[in-house]
Amino acid sequence: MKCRICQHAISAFMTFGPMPIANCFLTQDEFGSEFFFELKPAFCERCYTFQIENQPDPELMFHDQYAFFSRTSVFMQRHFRAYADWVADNHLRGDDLFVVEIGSNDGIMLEHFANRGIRHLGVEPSANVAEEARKFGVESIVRFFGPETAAYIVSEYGQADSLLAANVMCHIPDLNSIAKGADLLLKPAGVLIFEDPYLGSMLEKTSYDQIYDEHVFIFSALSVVNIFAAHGFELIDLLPQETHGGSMRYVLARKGVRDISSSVSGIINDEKAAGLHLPETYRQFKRDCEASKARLVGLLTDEKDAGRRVVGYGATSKSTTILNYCGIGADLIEYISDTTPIKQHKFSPGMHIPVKPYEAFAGDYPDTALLLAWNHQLEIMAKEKAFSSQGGKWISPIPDSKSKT
Ligand code: DWN
Ligand code: SAH
Repeated sequence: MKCRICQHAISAFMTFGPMPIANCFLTQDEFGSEFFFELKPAFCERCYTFQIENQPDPELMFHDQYAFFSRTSVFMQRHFRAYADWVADNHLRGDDLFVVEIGSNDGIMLEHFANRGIRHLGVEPSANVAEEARKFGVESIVRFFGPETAAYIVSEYGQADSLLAANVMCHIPDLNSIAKGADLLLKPAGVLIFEDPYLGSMLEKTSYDQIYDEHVFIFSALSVVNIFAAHGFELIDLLPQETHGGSMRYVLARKGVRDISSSVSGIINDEKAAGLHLPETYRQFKRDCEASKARLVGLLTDEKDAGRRVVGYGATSKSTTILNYCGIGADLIEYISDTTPIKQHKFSPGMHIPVKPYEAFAGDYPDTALLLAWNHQLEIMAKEKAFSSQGGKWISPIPDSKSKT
């Protein structure tokens, strides 16, 4: 295949096998018509972009039944309040301010601009989550972002001071069109700010579950520099984040318009020292994924052999990759507990494990919980002290470091 960014010839360095749509929770009568594609990651040696070879059509993933609602984590609600405050304090100056967010979901971040009286607009193709945002005073248009949407926004609302995004840039296959849209939309000194799961963290933790249909890219600073340079944008700041198992916030502006923070060269040097630009790093990642799979299947098989009840905690998108790659089905996990109504009483994509409301877990503790929402570990451990203290055991599919079992 050709690199989605620079058109260099690239090929996948491994396969995770056939995968369903990560957020397509289904009913029993839908099992026969389930969509599968082969999940194969590739690395471009020219522009350093980590990407997947085949991505299903975005309309199959983002629609009026989208299953992920951002507000399901209280920690993330706090994070987005802080993100909005940081943008307002550091990057918004002057009068008649206007902020646009790509992938604004249920309004978890824009709510805070609305509360400050700052003009805002969400661009959100999944109609059901955009509708939820309305309850929080957040205005959205139900569209995919790109140059046409940008031109529409400029004609209806004017140019923006900031174009914001969180956990969405890595979902969009045609980033050249996003950069063109940003160029149309932003005022001359406007900034593009986005954060996404960080490639360095994924490699360090072997958190291969960050790779699934929606996540067509896993970014590093090295790759983000190359992706946007072709469109006249430069990276002016980088801020590591703890969210989603390790993320990075990228701040970009038109070349020469803003000062560049020293953290940019610092983090790029760290990435080179960690070998993020080298193909051998990805060959090692493949071996790490295989070891991670063997560990997890071994632990769950031991639980089963000991006659212990295991349930999954959090029907995350990420868990679709883990469960399907490792071949973990309802023989090893009785059900998955999740607080999101649209996922409940359905079955997990591909492996068809029942998804039950949280009350099923709280009302009848299993022996062991598989922490599929491992990225929300602090929040969940604080909430589940009673389970842990009465002897409940936790297994994390992604232990904190490679050496930990
Ligand atoms: O990039 C993306 C991120 C931001 O969100 C999207 N592509 C889709 C989604 O990914 P995810 O599904 O892996 O995200 P989370 O935040 O890890 O999902 C957590 C899941 O666990 C939700 O379904 C809610 C559930 N949950 C729960 O049942 N009890 C979460 C918490 C914190 C809880 O206490
Ligand atoms: N920003 C939120 C939601 C992330 S999930 C958070 O961090 O929690 C990704 C969101 O991006 C989904 O709501 C999806 O519908 C939306 N999305 C996907 N492709 C998009 C595109 N091309 N333009 C705008 N939004 C998009």
